[in-house]
Amino acid sequence: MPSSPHPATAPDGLDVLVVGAGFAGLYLLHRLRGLGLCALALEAGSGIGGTWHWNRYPGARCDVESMDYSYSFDPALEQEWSWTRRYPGQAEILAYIEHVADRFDLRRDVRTATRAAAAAWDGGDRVWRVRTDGGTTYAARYLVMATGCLSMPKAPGIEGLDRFQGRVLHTGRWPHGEVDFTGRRVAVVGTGSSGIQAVPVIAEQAAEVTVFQRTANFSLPANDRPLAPDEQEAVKRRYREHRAQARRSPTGIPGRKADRSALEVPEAERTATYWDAWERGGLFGMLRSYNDLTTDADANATAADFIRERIAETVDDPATAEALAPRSHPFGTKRPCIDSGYYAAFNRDGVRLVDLRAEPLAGATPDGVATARGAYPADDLVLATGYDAMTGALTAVDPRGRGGLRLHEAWAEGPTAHLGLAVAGFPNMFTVTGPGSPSVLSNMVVSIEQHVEWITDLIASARERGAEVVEADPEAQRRWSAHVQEVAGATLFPRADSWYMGANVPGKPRVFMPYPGGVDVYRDVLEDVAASGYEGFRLSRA
Ligand code: N01
Repeated sequence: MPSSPHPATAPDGLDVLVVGAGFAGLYLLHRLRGLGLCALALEAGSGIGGTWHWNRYPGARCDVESMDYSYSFDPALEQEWSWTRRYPGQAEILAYIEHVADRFDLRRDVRTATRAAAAAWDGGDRVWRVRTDGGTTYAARYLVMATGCLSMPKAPGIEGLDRFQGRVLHTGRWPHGEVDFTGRRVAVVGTGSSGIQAVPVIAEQAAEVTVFQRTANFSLPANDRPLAPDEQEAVKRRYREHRAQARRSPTGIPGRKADRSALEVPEAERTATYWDAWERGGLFGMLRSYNDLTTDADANATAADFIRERIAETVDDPATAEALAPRSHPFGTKRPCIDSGYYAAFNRDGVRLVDLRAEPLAGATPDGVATARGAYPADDLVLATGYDAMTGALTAVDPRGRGGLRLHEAWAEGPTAHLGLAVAGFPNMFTVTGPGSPSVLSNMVVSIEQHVEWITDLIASARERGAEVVEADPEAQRRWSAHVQEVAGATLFPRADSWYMGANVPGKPRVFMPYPGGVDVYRDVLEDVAASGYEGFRLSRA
């Protein structure tokens, strides 16, 4: 049971049960402890770190820069930690998270290798009862889901996978320790961010790499490099201001807000702007070049054409270059990738692309992968096939709210949540970066900190008022969900079969899940709701 010394209000011990011990779960523990509450986090992984515990695949690196992808809640912490590269790699982010856990003594309130397997609201005692996969049941007044948005792998959907005799490696469940590809024939299925990061690194070692691509993706150069000490010091000198700008920016990353359409500037100027973003590297420079790239198809096409030209220039074989050129969706409507040498990897001997639109995947065989056209022998099969994003990790815990209402039933038509934070019918349950909040469209650490602070403030406020139950009002939830869809409907996002839309999981309702209105706009909304005494939420004694 929890080792925290604080008094608890729930009958058997806990004020708050947190599910997950990544960036969100750990900060929750810190904040809740600061409020004098008794909290415990259950973590399915063998260690803390969430995404960065699981995603150990070669080349795993964040697409937000190091100086931005870090906690801002403690000025001393941000001054004492130093990053080595412009974009942080998996091992460095995990080391950072471990440093934070030790610095704030958080590990004592985390149970690792413990999966929350079921959760049910007990309206009589006004507690959540949460059962673990080991059979332990915890009771807590509040349940906070810090389960991550891209943490539940989707079923790969590859026939005959169990017959394959070689190693099967999912990017999001990568083994600990080195995986040696020397001399091996490696098949990689999937060309999202994970596949695109892994391919060039695996290609440096393996004898052969065969990349199975169903949808060509837009990828921009990361231009990753060592972070110079003076560059880092310059940010640290004005870190408070930098963080404040991040919170008031559309994506949670400081930067100039474009005020012009891509269509109102001469072509030569536009091309120069795109070149500048391309050479600086990174995702957001290009996306932010003009103010209508995500809303106007013609404006978007100017950026898409520019990227396709760079692919054609980079890849030697014209047929491979053409197959790699994304044409099925506007730029940015599926999460664009940033890479270090992805397109150039196809110029190496032994690296080839299989275009599954031309030759559909038949499935795995005992010794490789088969398509409609032929067989591709492989020793290793790397699955970079993605996640049941935003909802999969939440419904996997199978929360049951009032009257036994199950979350996956409540979301049968797609996820609806008030402000992305709470679901009507599920009292005292909160979701960090849940559907209906900027979440995966933003710098996750900024959005996580905002939600953790907002949720813990709400819990503190409820306690001050003597309220034991906090619940989203169904009508407020309906209005917010309609607003999210209205804002999404004014963008190009719904045009892509993306995981943002739930389109990558067969049978999942097709609904745009994150809130595309911007971190800045959303922050104003949450601040107004808190200032109003939590309008849209019912706080009651029972
Ligand atoms: O997953 P994905 P991911 N047969 O869903 C293909 C974040 N992330 O792990 O597009 C054949 O994007 C699928 O094809 P299609 C980031 O937000 C960030 O790469 O559905 N192919 C697609 O190509 C990212 O967006 C970082 O037609 C199959 C791929 O597999 C999110 O995580 C790094 C298939 C899946 O791509 C998810 O990225 C890594 C099948 N049966 C991840 N099933 C950084 O910070 C799926 N595919 C840089």
